[in-house]
Formats: sequence, structure tokens, C-alpha cells
Amino acid sequence: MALRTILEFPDPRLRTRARPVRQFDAELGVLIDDMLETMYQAPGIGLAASQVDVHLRVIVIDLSDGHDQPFVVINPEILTREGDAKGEEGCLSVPNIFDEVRRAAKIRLRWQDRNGETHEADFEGMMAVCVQHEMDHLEGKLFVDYLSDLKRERIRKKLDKDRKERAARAPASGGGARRAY
Ligand code: GNR
Ligand code: NI
Repeated sequence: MALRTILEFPDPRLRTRARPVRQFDAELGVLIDDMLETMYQAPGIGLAASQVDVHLRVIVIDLSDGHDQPFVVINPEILTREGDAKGEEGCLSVPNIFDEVRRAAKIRLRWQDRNGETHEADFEGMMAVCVQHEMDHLEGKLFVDYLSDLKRERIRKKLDKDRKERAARAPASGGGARRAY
């Protein structure tokens, strides 16, 4: 297994629309296992393939404390939506930013598992929120798109600043206080 690099807003690759999975093969298995490892290490409760620059309709979620209940969602489709729920969201592609987003409270989902078997079930609460957040990634959409232009622009500037500060403190990884002499 291997960790993959998580793309960060405003990377334009996050805007790519993901394609359906057609081949449930060993390569897909490697992607899923790498995504799970990357999500657990982050740590996060969900990850879409789009976030690791693989533009296939693959999502992993694990809401458990023990990191022992991985949920793999391939080619998801929301069949029905019910109600509204507003909650605080964050995103590994928008680090350290949290804001309120309105989502459907309950969804009926159809998806395939890593073997290509089709399933249908209802979800509510955090699982419903997370599925909708991850499905947005597959469409090239981020939770900050639901915020005002002003807030999104402030977030973009803060992330730019954070990245510059991080680079300055870690010269080995590319940045640093390099000088002409
Ligand atoms: O780790 C994550 N936490 C989270 C919290 C509230 C709503 C959605 C999420 S998903 C996020 C991981 C992530 O960025 N997935 O795309
Ligand atoms: Ni996200």
C-alpha cells in the first residue's frame, strides 16, 4: 500500500469530472487500498479518488473510531433525497477550514462495491453528509463552492499563505529562505 498526495484548493485538477469505473480489476483494488491508507493517515472520514488526482468514480468512507469499518462506494447514484440538514464541514483538500453546508438529511443510494456488486440502502446523519460531500468531489465540486465568493476568496488567500509558511519552515521539501548567494 502507498500514501497518495492529496490535491489542495484551488488546484484546477480538483475540478475534473470523474468517469465511471468499468473494470473491477487488481488496479482498482490498489487504488482503493491506497485511498484508505491515505484517508486514515490524514486523518479524514472520507476521500474521493478526485482528491488524489485519479478521476474515477471511487469513494472511501470510514466513520468508525477504530478505522476498522471501511466503506467503499463505486459509481454512486442518489436515487432519492429527503429533508434538509445543516452541518459544519471540512475537507482534506481545504485544510483547516470549516463552515456550514446544507445537504439532504436522508438519501437512498445505489452503488457498486470493489467486486462490482450493486447495492442499495438508505443513509442519514454523518454518513449521508459524507456521501454527498464525496459525490460532489466526483463532479469537481468542493464544499467552499457553497460559500460566498468573498469567503471563498479569503480561504484561497489563507491557504496560499499557509502553504508559503509551510515551505519556508521545510527547506528540504522545496521552499525555504533561499538567497541569491
Ligand atoms: O474528513 C472529513 N471530514 C468531514 C467533516 C464534515 C463533512 C465532510 C467531511 S469529509 C472530510 C474528508 C474529505 O475531504 N473528503 O472529501
Ligand atoms: Ni473533501
